[in-house]
Amino acid sequence: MHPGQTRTHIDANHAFISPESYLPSPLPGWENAQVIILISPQMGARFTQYIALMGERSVAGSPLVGVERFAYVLEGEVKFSINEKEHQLGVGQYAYIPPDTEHSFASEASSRVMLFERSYLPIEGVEAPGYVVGDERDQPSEANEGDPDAQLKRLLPMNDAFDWEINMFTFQPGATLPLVEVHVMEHGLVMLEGQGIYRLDEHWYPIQKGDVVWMGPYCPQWFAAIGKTPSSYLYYKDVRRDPLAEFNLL
Ligand code: UGY
Ligand code: MN
Repeated sequence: MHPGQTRTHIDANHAFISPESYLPSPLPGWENAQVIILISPQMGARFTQYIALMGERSVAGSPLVGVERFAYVLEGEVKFSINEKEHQLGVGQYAYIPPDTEHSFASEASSRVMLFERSYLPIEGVEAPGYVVGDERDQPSEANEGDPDAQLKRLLPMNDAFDWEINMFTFQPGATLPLVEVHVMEHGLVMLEGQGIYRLDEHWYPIQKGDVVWMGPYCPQWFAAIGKTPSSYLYYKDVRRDPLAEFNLL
């Protein structure tokens, strides 16, 4: 692609962000690592989604106070430590860390990790969740709306302690979302495999592995998988909270 062109497009209530416009930057607390902030409150989102580029003797910084974190390994291996336990996480493995919970990520060689973070929204009488370590391959898969060619995996437990879902969708070529969804929940998405067409508002974007999408509240959205191999994406969704909860904190 000509260096004066990009497929990236930032709109009022959605963003399509493709790798040719990624620009790494430092972040406090991260050692021998850089991050690419893809989705942020600066564009109107209520969460952040970013890639950490880790290298030799690389160490992650901590989230801000009250912020929960989900980390998914895209490339390489990282050592995750929490509660005096160590877990070696490779591609497709992940960790959820509740707010204000001491932990560390360290890398000895080149690795890339996708992170999602947001201010945790507690519910009175419901205890905050514990940490989770998992592997995408171990999670049960279900046919989305009865379509066996659109398989959905939920990577986190489904209960009210969690104020978000991180899910993985895998579509066979030709499979689609069954409708143009319009909903209050936001999404942050990274395409992990394959390609397709993503409708966002009145735009239709050719999408492929490595592309990232932000869908704001009520952003009309639809996906169709194309090509000769399955397409899959990992995505964030805020759930199980009263829409007024974020505006009712005083
Ligand atoms: O969970 C969802 O809302 C999902 N069906 N949306 C999407 O893939 N854009
Ligand atoms: Mn949706």
